[in-house]
Amino acid sequence: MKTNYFIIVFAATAFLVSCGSHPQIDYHRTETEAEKAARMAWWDDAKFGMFIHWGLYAVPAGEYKGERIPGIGEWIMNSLKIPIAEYEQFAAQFNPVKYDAAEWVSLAKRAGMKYIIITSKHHDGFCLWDSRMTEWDVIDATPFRRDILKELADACEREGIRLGFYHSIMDWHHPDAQAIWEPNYNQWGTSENINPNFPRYLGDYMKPQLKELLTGYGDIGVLWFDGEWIPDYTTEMGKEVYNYLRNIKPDLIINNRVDKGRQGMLGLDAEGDFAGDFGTPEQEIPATGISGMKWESCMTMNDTWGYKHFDDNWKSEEILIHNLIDIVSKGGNFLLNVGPDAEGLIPAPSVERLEGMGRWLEVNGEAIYGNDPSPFERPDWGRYTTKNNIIYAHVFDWPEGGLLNIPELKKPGMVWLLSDTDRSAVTVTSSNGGISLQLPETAPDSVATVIAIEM
Ligand code: FHN
Repeated sequence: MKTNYFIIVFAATAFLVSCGSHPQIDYHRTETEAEKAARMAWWDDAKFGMFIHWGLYAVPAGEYKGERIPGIGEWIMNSLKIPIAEYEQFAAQFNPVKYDAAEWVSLAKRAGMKYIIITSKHHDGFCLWDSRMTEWDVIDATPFRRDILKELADACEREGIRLGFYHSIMDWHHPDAQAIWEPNYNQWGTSENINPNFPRYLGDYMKPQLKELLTGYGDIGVLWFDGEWIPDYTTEMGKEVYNYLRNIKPDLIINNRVDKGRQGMLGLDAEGDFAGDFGTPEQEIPATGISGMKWESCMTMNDTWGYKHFDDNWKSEEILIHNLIDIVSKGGNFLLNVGPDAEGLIPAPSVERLEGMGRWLEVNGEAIYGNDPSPFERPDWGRYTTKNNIIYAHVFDWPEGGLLNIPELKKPGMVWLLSDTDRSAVTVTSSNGGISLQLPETAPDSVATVIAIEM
């Protein structure tokens, strides 16, 4: 009898598959840790990505009708409460003729970045691709009339850079997604903000757009959600969207903001469970990393994600390199933002810093890519990373006379400076139960000199 039962089940499944309606797999609940690790291996090894916030907000560039906004540039519609009809004027002015996707991808490569995450649609609802679901997109609403995401996807494909899309769940433009009492904006807030048509926005608009992005722009590696905090969007919706996307592209990586994970316990289900493959600390580096999950710190180079013409508060190249090392030493990825202007140019200060980071990675990349977090407590003078049987000591503060004490290590094998292409051996002596390294009097790299210690 058992055999007959098996035959019936097999035949039924085959029929369902043949008519294209195969059952949705609940990846969120069924994927094993090993399967997830295999799916995320490229991302885990990559360590360093480029975040791109670009859209109509680059036109006002932080200033409108003589008023400069104090906050982040891509929020200008909300900051100045610009009505939708008035905000739409920026589309007619958006003609970034200097946009060159090949140059953007070349810059990412020169910086040592391995993946790019670009805003497909930010909170203003404007789409940087040719969407069949709306005319509020770069093809139908602007004089530019070029598919920005397609050009970027082609350039990434040519250069071997993985591409992902940021996508905002919150949408200030779509009538089914706005807070009904405040016509333009969904906000944090309480239940009376909820738009009764939000499920229609989710099912008939957002999900079909996501399918467009996953099936029309090459091998998309990551969907990076945002704007998940609105009361309209629930953790049940998040889990459903997660599985919907994984059933379209099983190897897709999706951040925790597809659900309510970023907000801690806010709005989670009874088990405190949430969907999403990695945590997304923003503008911060967790003091000791985030145990038990993959994570990626996203940060700006100045103080805004979207371009503001008067934000010149740029972090130094040294701080950016130290942030990268600090993040990797704690087990994370670094997603570093650029905000192109309305002509399609990445600001020169961003380009200079990224090229400097790339020069450092040219010499020291083996101590970053594919590395595991430090096995030791953070030393006062810098950080540790490790890969295979090598410990990498990243020295920020060079020791007096070049003598570096490492109490955690005993009898290492070879020890050399990554900046020394001859790999000439560093003198090692035992001291106080650990080892001392006799290094050059002055640091070969004043930002961070890396010493490889074979175990
Ligand atoms: O509101 C957005 C903001 O504009 C920006 O996109 C950042 C980047 O992660 N995310 C949200 C704020 O958390």
